[in-house]
Amino acid sequence: MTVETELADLAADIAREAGELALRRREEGVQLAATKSSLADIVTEADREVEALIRERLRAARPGDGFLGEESDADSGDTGITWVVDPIDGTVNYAYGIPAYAVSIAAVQGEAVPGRWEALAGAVFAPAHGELFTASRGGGAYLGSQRLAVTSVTPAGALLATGFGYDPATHDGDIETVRRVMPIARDLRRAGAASLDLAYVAAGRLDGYFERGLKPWDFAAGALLVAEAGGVVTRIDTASARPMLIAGGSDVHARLTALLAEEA
Ligand code: LIP
Repeated sequence: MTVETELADLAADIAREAGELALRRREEGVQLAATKSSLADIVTEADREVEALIRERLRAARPGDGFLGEESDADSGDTGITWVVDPIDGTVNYAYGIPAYAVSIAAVQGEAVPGRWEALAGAVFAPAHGELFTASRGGGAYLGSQRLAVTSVTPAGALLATGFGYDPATHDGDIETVRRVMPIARDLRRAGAASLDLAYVAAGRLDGYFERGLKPWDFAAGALLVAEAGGVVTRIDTASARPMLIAGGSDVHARLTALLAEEA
């Protein structure tokens, strides 16, 4: 048992408990708690309750670790390890009753800043689907006990996924980005949860994924899944307000990067 696998097991156990709470609250009826950056950027009472549960379980298990979550204050901790948490990724899907949402929990080492951290472990649990994706650094990526691997490009083109921000002012630019990449695509999916998009790239259910403006908690665990499944995840335009995340097998990642880097 390595540190990474211990952290992955803890992330998986907590993600499962937290996801089951989110599912119960969804069945009971979802209450809107507030809006954030825009009217479309919502937080539900369940988001807050689920994050509080995750934070409590992590504090009990590893009291000195840091915490960076979507719905509560950051804490740097003193162990050099920080938990990067999205309690319900796909919040709008969750509020509408669309089952594509997930609990995303990652343990990172070093600065809790994307590009500066080393991801050690991650878990993405989709409770409505009963699917738990896990990864540990150097230990591979799994769906349950099934080892995951990314795809290679096919003559039919790549099945790609993307997403759009909550700010309507960004939609024109994001649509232009989609137009730019369609020549290499066989089709496009927009599921509404970055952590699941990345988990599906790791599982070979998608050939590639790209999206601007993601928050660290949206992709911290999913990016490790893709890397441990043999894929590549990078961020470009990192000095901008909306960096672009690109994920896929090495060939699809390279093709997406060539097309998207031109845009910068
Ligand atoms: C969501 C992401 C999704 C993106 C949405 C939103 P949230 O995260 O997972 O990929 O397109 O705009 O950012 O807000 O549900 O945690």
